[in-house]
Amino acid sequence: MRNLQFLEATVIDGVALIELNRPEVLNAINRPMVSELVEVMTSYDRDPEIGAMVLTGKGRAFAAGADINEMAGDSPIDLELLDQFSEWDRLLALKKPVIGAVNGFALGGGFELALACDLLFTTDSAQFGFPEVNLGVMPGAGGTQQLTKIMGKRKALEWLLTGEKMSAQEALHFGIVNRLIAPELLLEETMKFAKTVAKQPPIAVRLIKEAVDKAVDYPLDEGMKFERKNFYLLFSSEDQKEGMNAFMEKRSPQFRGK
Ligand code: CO8
Repeated sequence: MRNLQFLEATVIDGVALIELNRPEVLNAINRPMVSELVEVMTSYDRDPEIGAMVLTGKGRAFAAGADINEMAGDSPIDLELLDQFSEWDRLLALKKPVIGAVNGFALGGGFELALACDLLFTTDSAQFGFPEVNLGVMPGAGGTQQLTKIMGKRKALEWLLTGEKMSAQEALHFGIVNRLIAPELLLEETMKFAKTVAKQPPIAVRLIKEAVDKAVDYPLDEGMKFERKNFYLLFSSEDQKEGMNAFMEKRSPQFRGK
């Protein structure tokens, strides 16, 4: 992997740990950082040694949004030609589970990045929000869509129109985050969870994530059909034979991702 300027990435026991690394500007997300994220995460996504990814931020923020200095002078044509969101969309197409550890501010594009994770663990002091309205703009990387799908139109508008910060307790209440964890244990507990996922049979994990993602957008009967096909597909895997044989032989399964 090439030298990373705005991220740190390491692999621990089958889990890729990716840390946003611009703490001096609260991990404000600039375009090269998005390119690095996409490059690193898509490469881990294809790596058979990796079973799950953890995304977090260094310092006192997960990410305080897109880099305002970078985009302040942009024209609509600049943005159209940059087409930065086609790159961003690749983060939403990752096949392996991504668990976000939100360690402080997750605002604007930072909140969108958190919402792009499959599960979110956080601490009591974390704050979430879409302050874009206070800058005369609005979310552009899925914020209005993702938040509305999670909390419904009325509640989502409350946050999007005021730009107010949501506490971690509120985020838990609305189902935005999975767990609140003591700050000193956040990374440890998130990694522990990710390592558990990384030990699961990878093809089953992959097809479960895919089916759950479909549930968000598909009508129930379409989603059920999709689920069934994935269920059938798993019966062509060696891991299905191993998992069921191991159960019947009363031993631990040895999954190989095949
Ligand atoms: N962009 C650039 N620099 C930032 C950003 C940001 N989003 N957020 C913080 N910083 C910088 C500050 O300018 C400051 O730098 P310096 O020390 O050089 O002055 C440093 O980080 C520390 O910040 P503060 O001194 O402000 O720290 P405070 O603890 O006082 O305040 C806040 C923390 C409340 C988080 C405050 O920094 C803040 O309001 N930041 C901006 C939050 C915001 O408006 N975010 C939305 C940005 S717009 C957006 O995200 C659009 C998304 C579109 C999709 C993009 C996909 C990538």
